[in-house]
Amino acid sequence: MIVLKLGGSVITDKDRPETLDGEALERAAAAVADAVVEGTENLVIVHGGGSFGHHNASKRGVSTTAGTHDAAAALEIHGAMKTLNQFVLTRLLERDVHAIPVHPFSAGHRDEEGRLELPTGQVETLLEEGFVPVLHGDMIAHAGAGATVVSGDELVAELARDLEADRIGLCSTVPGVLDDDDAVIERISAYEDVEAVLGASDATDVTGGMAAKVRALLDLEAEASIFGLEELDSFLGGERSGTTIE
Ligand code: IP8
Repeated sequence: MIVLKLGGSVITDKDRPETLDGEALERAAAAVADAVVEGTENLVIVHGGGSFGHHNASKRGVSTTAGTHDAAAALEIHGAMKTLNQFVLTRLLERDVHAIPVHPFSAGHRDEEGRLELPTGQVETLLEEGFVPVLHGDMIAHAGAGATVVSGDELVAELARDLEADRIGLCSTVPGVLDDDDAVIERISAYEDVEAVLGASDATDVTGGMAAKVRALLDLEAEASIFGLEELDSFLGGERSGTTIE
């Protein structure tokens, strides 16, 4: 089974509030459709927030740790993510991918320490029944903090762990993790190896950017790859793409 994250910055214009990158989404949907039609493997898709989630979350001062008890704020962020999710589902359905939404706000929660609990029975059953579950970064109930943001990367990690994914792919706006000369680092096996080159993300990002991604992926059993949209086809075709994290 593959867990594939479509980065929010890939499928949206991250500098313009609630703006889709329609061309990029079409391209991603086409690559997914090719893989699913060829029947490569079971696929779970998670997409990020881009200019739908991050813009609203930052406006409301909400992050993965700073919560809100304001239902209107939580709904605004969740609503924006559902709008983006609907765009993703529509593009996939148009290409005969049997995509079904799973909204994390209605499924999981965080405990007092901020640990994410995400039941995966519905995702597993959807997979067994031939569907492609599509989750997304979202709001999530958080004990003692109201509701906080859950990033797509956290969802990827939980799903990969629970459902024992074989491979994880993070489709990003960059061709991989880049070194100081902007060359793709082929392999990362310890965070210290890349700490110096992982700067902060330049667009509005309330969930930590590349550094947080690499950290989360290093904790997982399954091999993970970070690559650009042009390599999505080859990743789904089983090839090694971009940066491999193990
Ligand atoms: O783009 C964030 O998901 P991410 C979702 O995967 C929200 O970090 C609501 C900001």
